[in-house]
Amino acid sequence: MTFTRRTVLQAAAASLLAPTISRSASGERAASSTQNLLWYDQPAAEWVEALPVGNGRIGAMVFGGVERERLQLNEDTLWAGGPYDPVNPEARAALPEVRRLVFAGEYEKATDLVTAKVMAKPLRQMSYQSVGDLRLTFPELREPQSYRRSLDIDGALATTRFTAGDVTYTREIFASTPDNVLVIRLSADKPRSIDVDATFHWPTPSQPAEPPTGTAPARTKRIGAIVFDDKAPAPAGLLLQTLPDGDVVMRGRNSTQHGIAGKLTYEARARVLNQGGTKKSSDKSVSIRDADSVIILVAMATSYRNYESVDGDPTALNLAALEQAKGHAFDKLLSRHQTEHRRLFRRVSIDLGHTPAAEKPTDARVRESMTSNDPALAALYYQYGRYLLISCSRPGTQAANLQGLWNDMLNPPWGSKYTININTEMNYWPAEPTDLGECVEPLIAMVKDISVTGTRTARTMYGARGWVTHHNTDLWRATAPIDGTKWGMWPTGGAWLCLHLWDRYDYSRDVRYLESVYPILKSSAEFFLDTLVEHPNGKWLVTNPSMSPENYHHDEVSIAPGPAMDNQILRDLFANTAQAAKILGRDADFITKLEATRKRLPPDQIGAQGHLQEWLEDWDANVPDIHHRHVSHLYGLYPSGQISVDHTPQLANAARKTLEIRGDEATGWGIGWRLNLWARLRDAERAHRILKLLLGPERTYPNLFDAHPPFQIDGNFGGTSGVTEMLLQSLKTPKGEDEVLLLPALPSAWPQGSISGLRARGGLGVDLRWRNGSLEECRLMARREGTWLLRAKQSSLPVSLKAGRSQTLRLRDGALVAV
Ligand code: FUC
Repeated sequence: MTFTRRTVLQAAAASLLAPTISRSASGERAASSTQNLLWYDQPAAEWVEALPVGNGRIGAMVFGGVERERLQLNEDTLWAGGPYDPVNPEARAALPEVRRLVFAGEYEKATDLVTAKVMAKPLRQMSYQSVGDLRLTFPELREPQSYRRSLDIDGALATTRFTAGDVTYTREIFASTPDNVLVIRLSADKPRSIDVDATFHWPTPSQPAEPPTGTAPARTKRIGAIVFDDKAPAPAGLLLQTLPDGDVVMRGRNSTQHGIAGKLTYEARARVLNQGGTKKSSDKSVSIRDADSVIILVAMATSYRNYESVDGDPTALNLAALEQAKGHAFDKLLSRHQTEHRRLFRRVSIDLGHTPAAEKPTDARVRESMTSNDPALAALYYQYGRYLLISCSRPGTQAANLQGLWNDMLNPPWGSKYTININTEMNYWPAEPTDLGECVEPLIAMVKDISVTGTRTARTMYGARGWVTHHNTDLWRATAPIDGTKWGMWPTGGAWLCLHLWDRYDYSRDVRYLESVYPILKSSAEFFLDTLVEHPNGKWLVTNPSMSPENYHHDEVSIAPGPAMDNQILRDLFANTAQAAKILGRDADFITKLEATRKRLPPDQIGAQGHLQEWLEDWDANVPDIHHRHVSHLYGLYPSGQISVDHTPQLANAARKTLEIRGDEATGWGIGWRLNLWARLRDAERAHRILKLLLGPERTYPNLFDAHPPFQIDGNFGGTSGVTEMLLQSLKTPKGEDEVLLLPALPSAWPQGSISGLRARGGLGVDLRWRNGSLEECRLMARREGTWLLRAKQSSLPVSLKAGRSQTLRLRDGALVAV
């Protein structure tokens, strides 16, 4: 296929004249503008140009090829290995000596002892794996006259359209939640125009060795849309065949990794349904000739039931899904799918302004974004983050991993696991404020599992009550410290995850939900009540051994007592758990214990450069990497609200100083975090500058996936969260009142705009409209009765609302007033 300049221009013109047609929930045809559209005038040549669809559990990357189409497939329980427990029983006896060495400042010796006696066995966790590809070959298609592919994130539909000869071909692909299958429709504007061969292909192992934690491995150049790479032999035991009933199936077994045997079986199954023409099956593929249209339903499943049990029947699951889906016409499948997607997606809409830059294809917008004025790209990126979360994390599915749901490798970077010293948490930052609370359910389910496996780890490794997990986990809910002492010896991952359990309550104030997670909060707190140790200064109780995630305080040494982040996380854990106990009317003695212990956690300290100290000692000025990507000790500023411009101004200044020293440049998620932090510091222009960095071509791929590099989805979610923080912040005053900041970091680049459907703590819905850089109108809608302190610029106004009531606010002469 060749793409001439003329073709490109024609396609661009065609795209403006004929926007993607999508079908609305009501079944009406509606034209979606480019507002919620990613579009391109050539197929994807690289995986990071392909477009993601997903129903939370299964997904595909759509390349949009013309004579060959590649759909790279994922199922969220296809991970390497099988049920295992990597806890190291030698740890318990070694820990007292480790603690002594740490307090004596013998960090290298402490590191060596942890390496010898404490780390997990095996030292690595399992990888998330690709299912492979669905491959479509269109024998007669050549030389398209115009071409365009797009992803409509409002309709959750990927479309490829082009003309070849005198026929216009359209291919539509979506991943249905209600019907549990991928749906592909191949259609043409002339009858009997469709010839296609459909088959599966296994994934190519593309990454030889797991990368060391903390570094960014280069992504190898891999196959694009046009050439199928068949060099890698089929993995042992893989079966690819066409069954007598006409289904094409690929069945296999997951990989053995790090000595843990692959215990899962999986199946991908395609049912090819033609309208008109003929259908013929060969060994491994189905061929359709002269059809008017073709629908392909793809079901995928593994034998995973839960982290302890792998005896599910993927064939039975797939057959059930296909039988259900087959009963509906395409339009019905699409409308059921879009109704469900839009139920979540349309809760929030955003308008940051529109310039001619927005008319270009998405890859050009990203390429030019550092110099263009394209506020609509920020809005698109914002909604794309919400699209991705809806598409990779839904009730009943696995939580969003490092790549959400989308991964084309058997051994992806960092195993595409759950890194819980920032990345997994960042994935869920946008959920509550952008009204996607349901999408947090898989995270909560995962934490419930880890609280069980982590109880074993707490008991065996630490001789402690409660549960613990360290800096990573996987499908099998492994909780012991991994990768190496310098990254893994951090016991506070579970405590951080508890913040998400709490926030789910705090945004909804659903007491029944709180009751269901209270035992997990309590048990996490118990672990720290049992393991915090007296600091030699006789004042503090600290974690030991621990570390400030992934930062060395001296060459190659990270192990340390009581890093600032741990103290901040534990202040939240103890406060939230105590408050939960009070709300539920339970455990009075436990509350007293939590409050007393909390008082003995080391306070945040300001170091010699006026910065916020990362450790108990002021090592910050001499660390090996002063521009380190992690900013762990700023957890207190964001996501927590312990540090704030209004209530702890000195600490906020120190946090600012730390950010200045660290610099803006970082990995994708590192920039995403900095964006949220500068928004909390209410530096609108700095936040906007950082957002530009995030949207620039070094940190955003053509398909708008975040580039660590390589692809890591956390930056996308950090970006959506950061834009929310620029427009709305939901905090607490020291007295515990719900405080809502309107437009706290509105940059001059967005002089007018609006956002609707945001949420603040306490079940408050917030719509905002601004003009000339100033609030024009704020509309509040209370889902629950409550009182909120609304703040805009220098003005504040307490507002009390009963459930279901709304209130409009305006700024008059600089003062917020209810109208
Ligand atoms: C942490 C980070 C790395 C990467 C990895 C998945 O280890 O330090 O940058 O994001 O997680």
